Amino acid sequence: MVSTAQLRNQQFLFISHENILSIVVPNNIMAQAAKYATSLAEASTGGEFKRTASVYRNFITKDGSSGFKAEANRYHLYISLACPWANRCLAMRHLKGLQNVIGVTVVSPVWDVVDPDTQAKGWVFPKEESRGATPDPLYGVKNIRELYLLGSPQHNGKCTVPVLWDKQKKAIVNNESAEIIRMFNAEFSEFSSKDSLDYYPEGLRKEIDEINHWVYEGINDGVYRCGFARSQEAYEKAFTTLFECLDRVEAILAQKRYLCGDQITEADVRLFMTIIRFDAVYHTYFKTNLHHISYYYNLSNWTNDVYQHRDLGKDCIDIFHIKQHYFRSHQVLNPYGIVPLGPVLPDFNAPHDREKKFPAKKH
Ligand SMILES: N[C@@H](CCC(=O)N[C@@H](CS)C(=O)NCC(=O)O)C(=O)O
Repeated sequence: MVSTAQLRNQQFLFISHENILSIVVPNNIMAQAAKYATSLAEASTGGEFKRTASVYRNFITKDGSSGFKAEANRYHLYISLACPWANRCLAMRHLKGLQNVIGVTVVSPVWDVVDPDTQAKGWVFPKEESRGATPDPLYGVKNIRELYLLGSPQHNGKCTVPVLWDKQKKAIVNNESAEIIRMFNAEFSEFSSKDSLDYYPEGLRKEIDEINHWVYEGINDGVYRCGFARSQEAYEKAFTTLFECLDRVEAILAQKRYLCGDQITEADVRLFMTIIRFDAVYHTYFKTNLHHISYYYNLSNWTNDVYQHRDLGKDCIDIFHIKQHYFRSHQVLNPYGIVPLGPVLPDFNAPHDREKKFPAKKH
């Protein structure tokens, strides 16, 4: 990989410092971000983005021993189509055929004021249906913060999506996507129309966990570590790790059709949600601009392969929500909220070579 020192030198060939305009971020925006809990304000003293852990971690189980029994129409999933973490949950709901079992509501892509005291912004519901986003069908709350407070009046942390909600207890079950997808995969067998498909199979668990670990650190969260960094050093560290991890993915996909072999697993679902946003948003907005995804031959073919799985692509990915959200929601990063028109994205429906390269084994 090109070193950061080489890249830094290259910049100086093109930039005349006199021509750089400094954008003054109004103090009140930074103050809001600090006062109101949001991932935008989560930084270490070295300027590194440090995501805090999700706090609602109950588990739905088949037998109900956890206090949350898997039942049809008891649970509701709140998501944003922009959010890669929430998008995982939507994908797993489709992959397991749980559309008639777990309801879903989509928030507006662009954050708006959710806390009148601080004027801080977060996820809101639209007043009327708009491009798949709808008002809250259960309680008519105006935003996700109100939903958190409805379930836990003492809640004073971040109000993130996804939220898996229990209509019976009127409370949040879980707000951690990594766990929600596991529950969808394994605990709703009785109601799943595609239960034989297992995205976390016993024999691959060790490998999936291992891949998830470095893909999360370097890529899923890695893009945020680039974009939300508050120091050059923190950004460069995250940037270097990100592209090392993409090289590592590329090498795996040269050997296997999917990350763990010839079947899609949750490791692919988790990686895919970051890769599909990469060129549209992260490359520009989070400054992850060493390469576009098309630079990676196997990774870009894999992206088309996964995208052409209806449950993951057509029924799941919405580039409009994705672009509108990122470029218009974080005033600190993009004060004027201009959404870039480009780039021209690859045609994710274009033919790929994955089947030819890895023909299905004959039994
Ligand atoms: N670890 C969580 C992360 C969820 C998360 O950070 N969601 C973002 C959207 S992409 C969010 O809702 N952020 C709101 C905020 O930070 O105020 C998960 O995987 O579910």
